[in-house]
Amino acid sequence: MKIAQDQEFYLTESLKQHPSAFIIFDKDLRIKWMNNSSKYIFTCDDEKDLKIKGVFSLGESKKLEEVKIASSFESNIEIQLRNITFFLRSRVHEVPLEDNSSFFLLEVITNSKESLEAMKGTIACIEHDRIDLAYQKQIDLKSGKLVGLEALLRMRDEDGNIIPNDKFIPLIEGESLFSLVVMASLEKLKEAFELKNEFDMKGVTTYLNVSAHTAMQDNFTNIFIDFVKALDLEPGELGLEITETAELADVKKAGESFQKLKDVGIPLAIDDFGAGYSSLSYLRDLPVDSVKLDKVFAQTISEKTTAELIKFVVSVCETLSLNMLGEGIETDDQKEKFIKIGCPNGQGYLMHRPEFIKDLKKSL
Ligand code: G
Ligand code: MN
Repeated sequence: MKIAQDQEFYLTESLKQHPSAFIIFDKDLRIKWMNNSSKYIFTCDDEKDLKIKGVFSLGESKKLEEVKIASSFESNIEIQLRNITFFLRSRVHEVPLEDNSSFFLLEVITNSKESLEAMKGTIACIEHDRIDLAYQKQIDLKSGKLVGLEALLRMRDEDGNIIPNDKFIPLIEGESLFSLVVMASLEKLKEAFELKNEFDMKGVTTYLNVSAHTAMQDNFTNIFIDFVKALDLEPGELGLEITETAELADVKKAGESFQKLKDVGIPLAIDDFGAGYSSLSYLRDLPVDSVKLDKVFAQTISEKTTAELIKFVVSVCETLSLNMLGEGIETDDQKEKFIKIGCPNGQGYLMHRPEFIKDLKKSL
């Protein structure tokens, strides 16, 4: 008995200041101990703030008798932190004790200190309702008519300052936790569909930004499909802008998921087209409805090469009956050039700066 206690003591002493988050729990899922890093990311001083609601093994754990050393398995842990519940990707170590009992050591899997910070920041934003949306108008360049709204995620830190999206999002996109951000965004997005009660929003599509990796996962696809059904939206009222920061591993799967979204009337726009991994092949492999040309094209539209490239995309979009929009239009000259080349729609600070719903209403 004494030996087991000593074992636990040495383990907890050595993990106390470890940079990774570690939690010890027993077979009844009662949390017995957390290290400082766990307390830090969940912002709690007390184990009572956190509950483990379920452990869903993603791999096989070997029987203890056979192993005699700590065995581990990857797991999705359902965590309840005060009032929010979410899944965490973790590794669970089953640690055998000398007295033939054992306990479980949960290790929150993070790649870096930055992703730990991103996780902490995101959890705090969700818990304290610091997720908001700003909207930017998309217009028909020739007539100036409103054709779309892009909902832009705006998360705030505890002092109310906007957290740049590239600071957290790329780091937590692969985490189950991210579904809570999408859920919170959709909850907010309901305000955009209430505009119908006050304004003529016919033909206006409201777009939310998602990464292709997010949109192609079944649980996410279903979140969007359920949303459209719950709000009884007409086809084309909600759209998704698909951004990509990494190469799509499974284009076929993505295509199938996207088709399901299209089937319920959610149009898909390829965001930041022509930059990063947003390549021409997307137009071939994915059932997209429109192309949003990356803002770098607007910035360099005076250069002959850029103008020719835009001309080329215009022609491709016309042939394939795709919508097209130029992003990041900041000057009259850029706008005129887009019109001259034949790009139908545009978005940018020249026409409209992103606004929160309250201000948007004044400018509609
Ligand atoms: O990747 P995506 O196209 O979704 O990025 C949109 C971002 O670009 C938003 O954060 C928005 O504030 C910003 N943005 C919108 N219009 C302009 C513009 O005219 N110029 C610049 N530099 N940024 C813009
Ligand atoms: Mn976008």
